[in-house]
Amino acid sequence: MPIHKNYIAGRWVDGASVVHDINPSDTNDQVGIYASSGRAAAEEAIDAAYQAFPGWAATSPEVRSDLLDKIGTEILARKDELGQLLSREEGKILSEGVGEVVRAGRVFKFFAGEALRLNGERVTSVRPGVEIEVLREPEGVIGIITPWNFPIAIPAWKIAPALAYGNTVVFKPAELVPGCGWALADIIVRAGVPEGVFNLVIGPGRDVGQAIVESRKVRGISFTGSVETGRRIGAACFERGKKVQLELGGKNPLVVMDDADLEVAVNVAVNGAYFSTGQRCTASSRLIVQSGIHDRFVKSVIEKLQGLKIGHALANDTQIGPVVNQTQLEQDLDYVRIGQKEGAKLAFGGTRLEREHPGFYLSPALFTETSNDMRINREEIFGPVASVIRVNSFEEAITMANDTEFGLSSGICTTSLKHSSEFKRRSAAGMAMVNLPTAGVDYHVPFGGRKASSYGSREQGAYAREFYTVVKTTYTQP
Ligand code: UN1
Repeated sequence: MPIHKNYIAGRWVDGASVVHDINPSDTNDQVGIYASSGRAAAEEAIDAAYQAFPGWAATSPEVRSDLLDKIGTEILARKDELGQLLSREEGKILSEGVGEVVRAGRVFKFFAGEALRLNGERVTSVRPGVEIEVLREPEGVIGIITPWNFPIAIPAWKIAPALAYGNTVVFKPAELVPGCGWALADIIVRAGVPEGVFNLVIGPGRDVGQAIVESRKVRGISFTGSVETGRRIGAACFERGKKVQLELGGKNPLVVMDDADLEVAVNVAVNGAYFSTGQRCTASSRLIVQSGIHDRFVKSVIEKLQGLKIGHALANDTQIGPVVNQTQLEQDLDYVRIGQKEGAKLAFGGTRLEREHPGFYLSPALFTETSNDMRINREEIFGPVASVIRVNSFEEAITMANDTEFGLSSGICTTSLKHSSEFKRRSAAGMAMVNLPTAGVDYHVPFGGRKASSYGSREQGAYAREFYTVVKTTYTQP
């Protein structure tokens, strides 16, 4: 098998060692072999990006727009093949894999347009005759550190705006899923990105990530991943006066009111809690259900779960793929045990499944009779595990929904305009959904949360410019 290399300073280069990309649906299937590097490679990449910055920042926005458009076109044209690679290395089902690739392609197309739309303001000074301009400039070198659960969409929605607004990039994909990161880098390189403007360094966070975060030449870090790592990165960036954007965990509530359409609520809950194997920071892990609909809702969710096909991510009829790896599977199973010990009722699933191929299969777990103070309702599990919390009123539901350290996404299923409006107004989350899953968002509008879920300005849509540009105010006496 060929070794897929890093891309540094305009050249494909070997790493210090290699990392094996394994298919979680079939651990006998090796997806590929990838370079794995240490600090030295990261530092070379940072130097290259640092040197390339002034030139790239000075290019016509049309050049940047054309580059992004070309990248987006190739991603979209290869959606089936790249979707297959994504599902093979990450374990989400093929339709989700292809869907994610399409989303990545669309993100590049969107920011191809945004590159041309970067504008400033002209303001009248309070001093007669003085002219003021408020301008936006690129920041410099941006370090992009991404997680394993969206191996192409998250890199896309960080790399595209970084390049669109004239920054240069050092990109570190998650070591668990280097395939999509590498394929994206290959597309960016062949689209004609100038030397040093974009660099790929695959390697562990403690070496490559750390070097990027600590370097004085890197102006900003955009990170999506765990709360623990995010907080460490945030503190390190603050110490060095570096801009930082963190997208971390969630413990997202989905409220189901007595007045909900039962079928809608069940579909929204099952999609939000279990699709993509529940491995989304936007997953609905707390189902807060009003007492009048509670029993019917639980019964219908269980029926739906019984009918779900859990299996190989690339098989046609699979609805839920495997968990990403052994560590994650053990974490999920630990939480299933913790929930039972805390007195929650395991109403469905939560057991390891055997399939034709050796993989990390877990039946989706549903807890009922839980309370919001249990660990399973406070800590992010990041797997196909959800809890039902029974409430008596809208007031109790909204209090419960907001009673969490996190605040990424939230949702309500209701047919009442009053409940819908009030929920949107009072939800303490960055995103609030009505009769829609808490996960699965559009690519052209802001994405992000509150409290422990996010730090810094929003990602995606036109709001992304806040992170990837810096404001300059000029005063002129003509
Ligand atoms: C989505 O739900 O469509 O890591 C996106 C995550 C998020 C992305 C979720 N940053 O799960």
